[in-house]
Amino acid sequence: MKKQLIGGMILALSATSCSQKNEQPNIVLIAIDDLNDWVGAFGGNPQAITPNMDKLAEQSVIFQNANCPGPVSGPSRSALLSGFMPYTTGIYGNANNMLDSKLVQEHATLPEYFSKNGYLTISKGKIFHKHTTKNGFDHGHWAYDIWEQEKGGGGLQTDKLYSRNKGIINGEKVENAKYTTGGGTEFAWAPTEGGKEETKDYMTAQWFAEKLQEDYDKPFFMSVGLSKPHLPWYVPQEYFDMYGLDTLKIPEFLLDDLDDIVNEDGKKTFKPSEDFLWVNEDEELFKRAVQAYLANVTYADECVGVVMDALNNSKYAENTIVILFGDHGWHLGEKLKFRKASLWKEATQLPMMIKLPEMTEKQYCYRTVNLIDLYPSLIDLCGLPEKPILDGESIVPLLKNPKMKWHPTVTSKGPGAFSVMAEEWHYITYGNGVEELYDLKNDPMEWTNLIRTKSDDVKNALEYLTAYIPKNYVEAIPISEKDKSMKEIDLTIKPKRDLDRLK
Ligand SMILES: [Ca+2]
Ligand SMILES: [Ca+2]
Repeated sequence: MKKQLIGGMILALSATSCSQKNEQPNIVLIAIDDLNDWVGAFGGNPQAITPNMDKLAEQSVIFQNANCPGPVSGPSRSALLSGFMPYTTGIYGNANNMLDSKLVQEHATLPEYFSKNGYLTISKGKIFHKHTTKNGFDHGHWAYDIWEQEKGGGGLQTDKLYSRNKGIINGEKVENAKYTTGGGTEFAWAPTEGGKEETKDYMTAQWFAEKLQEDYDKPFFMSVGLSKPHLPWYVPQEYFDMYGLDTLKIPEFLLDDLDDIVNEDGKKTFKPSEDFLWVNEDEELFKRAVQAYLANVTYADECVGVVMDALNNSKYAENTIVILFGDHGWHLGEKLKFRKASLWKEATQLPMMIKLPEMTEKQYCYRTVNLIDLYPSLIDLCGLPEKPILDGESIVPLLKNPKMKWHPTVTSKGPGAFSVMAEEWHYITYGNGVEELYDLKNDPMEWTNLIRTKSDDVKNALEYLTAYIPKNYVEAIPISEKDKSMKEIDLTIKPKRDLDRLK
């Protein structure tokens, strides 16, 4: 009797750590490319229509202050998946491939570590950042037991195309179009010709819905990669129609917002982006850009719903951890820019929620956490061997008590350029004498740079935050050789990733 009672207690205590192999939970990780906090449950924009993510949030811990390791896909995802921060590996930009890092060559990535420790890993859609190598394409295909290339599209209604780069408004080429330069993916939107059934993310979601009907003899780790709301914003018309232009609101911004970010000589360091200048010429165009992003968010939400409905109707519903996140934030006019790649809050903060099988209610966590924390957290949740070398820290204690004390977190943009985010203050240094400090409690839009303000509050905040700046950081690793004529998947990578050898 006594013995049984003790056994029962141990079982209760280990409900979330699942140290017994046959009780290890399954994992569904949903990565949504360029999704910011414009999700109902996160409150970033009350106009956002996201019923499926909101439903998942009803039984999750919602991290309101989750940050990215680096504010673009490549460094953010490489850090999350390798477990090492950009300043540890030198993977600071999209052109750097994590596989060129010696550290990553020696250590298993997150899915490989699960594969190595008894899980079946399954992936489709964008999880790893894509690279061309000298032998083909690196999609991160090598990191999974089961991997399938995504496909789909559905053509465009070109008579409704808007493209800044091509100077096209509502399908018409504009004469002497302005603001057509500037890098990155085309700043464009249009409805697709076909319905959602023909689109890539929807097909990816359906593939997972089928995978969730199958039987597995091991616990599984599914990585679902959704590519919208990444530019260009091409989704079916039905999603655009959900946001009426007459009532649509655009984000708040100040036209002189960048004037207080200066170098040591007092010279301004930032200027409005081409995307911003283009839409800001015409209020309707600005609204159409916001409408297009929201339409893409709602489309992504519907894809999340396909996976979640399948999971909830499967035999895995009671024993699966669900983690959903955007890979970094996204500006839509704030700080006079669109897109990402800044150290401002709009780009460093992202939506993240975690649902453990036993969770039945929505809880908010305001502590500053980071995607770098997911690798050690998943090890912790699934009872895998600890890996102290990882840069992140398990946030499982916050899943149990979202109010417990925590600490600031760091986002890294390049050698010496860091954001240190706390709940009430945000410090930024570019490593060249340009710095910013924002009082988030009184200035959540980060409009007033307090770096030169003389007050005790500012002095104390700076002292507290600058202590978290990494003491050591590496230079960017060189960009490796590519052969852009290669169109096939690089099959030479997997044989080099011997799971028995990888740490
Ligand atoms: Ca991204
Ligand atoms: Ca300002």
